[in-house]
Amino acid sequence: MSDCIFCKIVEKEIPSTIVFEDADVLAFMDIGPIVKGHALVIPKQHHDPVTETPDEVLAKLFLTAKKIAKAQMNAFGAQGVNIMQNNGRAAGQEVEHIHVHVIPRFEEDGHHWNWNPK
Ligand code: D5M
Repeated sequence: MSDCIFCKIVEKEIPSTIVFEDADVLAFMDIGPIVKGHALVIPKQHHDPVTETPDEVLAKLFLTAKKIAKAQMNAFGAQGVNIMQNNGRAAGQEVEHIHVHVIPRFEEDGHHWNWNPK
């Protein structure tokens, strides 16, 4: 979609810090990380919301999130990982191109963490 910021990232029309890419998906660093290492995984094709996204795309997104989570544990020593996916403004979604947040977690963050403090 021409006015979609994540489609523009896929097309490399706007810059991003890419950490993984293959024919179907892209993973890049979130511009407003909740903690260091917060990454996003998106399909290269535009889909949204999760209820309209094909099963094979969802499977690929989650498998890629797993790959990123492993890398966060190895690279940053993350002790845990939140894998999150928002749908609709009521759920805090800001970008309407399906994306999975992969957020490394550390004991020092505290366990009572509020996803959307805004
Ligand atoms: O999350 C949308 C996420 O997308 C939010 O955490 C910021 C991130 N974002 C927005 N624009 C960019 C660019 N240009 N690069 C990297 N990350 C970006 P949501 O689940 O929709 O609330």
